[in-house]
Amino acid sequence: MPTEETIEAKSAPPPGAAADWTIPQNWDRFTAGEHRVWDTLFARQQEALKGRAVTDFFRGLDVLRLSRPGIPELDELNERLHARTAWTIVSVPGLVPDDIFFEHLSKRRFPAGNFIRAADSLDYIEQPDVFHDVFGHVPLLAQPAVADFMQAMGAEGLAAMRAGALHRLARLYWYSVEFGLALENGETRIYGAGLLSSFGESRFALESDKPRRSPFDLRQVLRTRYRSDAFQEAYFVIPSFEALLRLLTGAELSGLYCALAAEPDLLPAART
Ligand code: HBI
Ligand code: FE
Repeated sequence: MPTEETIEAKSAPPPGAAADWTIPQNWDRFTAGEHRVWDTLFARQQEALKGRAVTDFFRGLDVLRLSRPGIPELDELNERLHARTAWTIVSVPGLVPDDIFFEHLSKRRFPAGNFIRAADSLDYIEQPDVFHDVFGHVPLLAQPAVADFMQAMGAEGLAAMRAGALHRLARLYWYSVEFGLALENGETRIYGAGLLSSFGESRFALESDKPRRSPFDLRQVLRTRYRSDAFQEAYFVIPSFEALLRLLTGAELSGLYCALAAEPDLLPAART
């Protein structure tokens, strides 16, 4: 069972990319067919997420005017986003090395893949594309607590690398930013970008009786392995974004990494 694969990205930026791996978006280069792929995915997810995604996600789509047709032009999107929470979206060719990724986050820059999946494989991507990154991650970056949480994740990512504990921080990222669930008025909703941008898993995460859904417990999350090749077997539910932010800023992660070193990993499917 492949789990927790380390992300492979070449360590030197490709030709044409800056030292921080950013590239110009070159929005004019997207073809009509590529814009159509965005529109198809957008319409499908908009429908799939009704009553399933947190309200702040729809609010983000709205204030950032993301529902206009076509792949968004980042300069324009950035004007709106920066005015709200001082975040900026930058274009990158694809996966970037961990240190580069966390460095961007720590400076309130979110790297977005500058390509879109093919029209004949709407449900399959090997690397995060502009739909996953912009539709999945960007709307909630307009939410102040999420904006601060993501920046803190950048700083904690760099710290975890120095502490040799990147696998733990990656689990926290995975079970919150990518596959997180949140309570809203007593109902469980989606907020993780991996779920927001997935047609099949957005439904599965909330409605299937297969996966486990537990209240978000930091120690447990840091110990729980994950798989990146299938729908999740475990989801963790936060009470609110403010609570998630407080959990991270109040935690002394380096101390936790040491304390947890003696404890065995948990499998996502295991009942505790
Ligand atoms: N690069 N473009 C990109 N997008 C990511 O989400 C990403 C990355 N590099 C590393 C990385 N994620 C991981 O280290 C985190 O998911 C923990
Ligand atoms: Fe992502």
